[in-house]
Amino acid sequence: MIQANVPWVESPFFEEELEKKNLSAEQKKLVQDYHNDGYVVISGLVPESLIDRTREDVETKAFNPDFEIKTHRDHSRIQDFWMVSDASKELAIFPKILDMLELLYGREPVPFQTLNFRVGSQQRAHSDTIHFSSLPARFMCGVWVALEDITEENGPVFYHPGSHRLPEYDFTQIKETAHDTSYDDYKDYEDFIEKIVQVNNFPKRKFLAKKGDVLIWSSNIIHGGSPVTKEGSTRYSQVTHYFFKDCYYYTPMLSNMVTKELYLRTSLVNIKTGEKVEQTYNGKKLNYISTGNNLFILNDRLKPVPKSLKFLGKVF
Ligand SMILES: O=C(O)CCC(=O)C(=O)O
Ligand SMILES: [Fe+2]
Repeated sequence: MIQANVPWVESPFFEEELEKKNLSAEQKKLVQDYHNDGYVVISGLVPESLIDRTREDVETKAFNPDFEIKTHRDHSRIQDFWMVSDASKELAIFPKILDMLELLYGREPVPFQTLNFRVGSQQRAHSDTIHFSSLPARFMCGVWVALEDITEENGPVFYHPGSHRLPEYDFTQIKETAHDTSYDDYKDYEDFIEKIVQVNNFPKRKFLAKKGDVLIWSSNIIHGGSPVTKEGSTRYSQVTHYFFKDCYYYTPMLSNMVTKELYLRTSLVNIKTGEKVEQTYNGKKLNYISTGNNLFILNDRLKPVPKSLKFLGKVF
């Protein structure tokens, strides 16, 4: 039987794959929804006590200037709070969430980053693939947990069902100067994605969640944060980003996607184990060479890498 080298839930042969699995009616509905829409919402998965403990930690520590924290934070969000908060870490590795992700992707999830929000991000539409991509593709997802009720007014996450089926856009499809882009060009990416949403006429949904509700979204679904319309309102939440085992992990935004010089995320830490994440291509370690700037060219066909090429870097 022909199989595709993508997560089974995003496979073009999804129906066939589904038939091979022995799933309950409830699991079947969940994976079908995820396949069709690119996201699912689940209530009652996480105990209220864990939600409340996480929220309390975020309120009393993450945004308390007296609480010293090494990880990056600004007025609206803090990155990798799991490193200093047991509750945040427990939520990121909550077994029922990990089980759900394993069901959807058929591989062990690797939680690698948390973001905790105090207020709405008001972030423009984007796909997470531009920041977090994998080889093979699409082995990444986001899990967003409401730590309080989310309303129309406090900047709910929005998303466009079906947009996960689009190509994974990077600058090669967007700009003639794709060989020479950086984060300074991010606005051009956002303008492009907004127009893509318009011309495809995707529906728009908002995650108007009850405290404790969980939203799982696939790497390529277009999403963002709605405007905050009630001044001063909070939007306590935690999002954890997951890769899946046995991939290479890279950031297209920092890569040269024309010459395929990939910016590999070589220092990822698995939140569950605290260990550095091993990178392989479906379990196989590939040769790659460094061009000196933390950029890597996957280069498995040349074995061993000729010395001269190591210095040429960009030539092939
Ligand atoms: O929470 C939000 O408003 C958006 C977060 C987001 O885009 C992400 O975590 O990938
Ligand atoms: Fe995102």
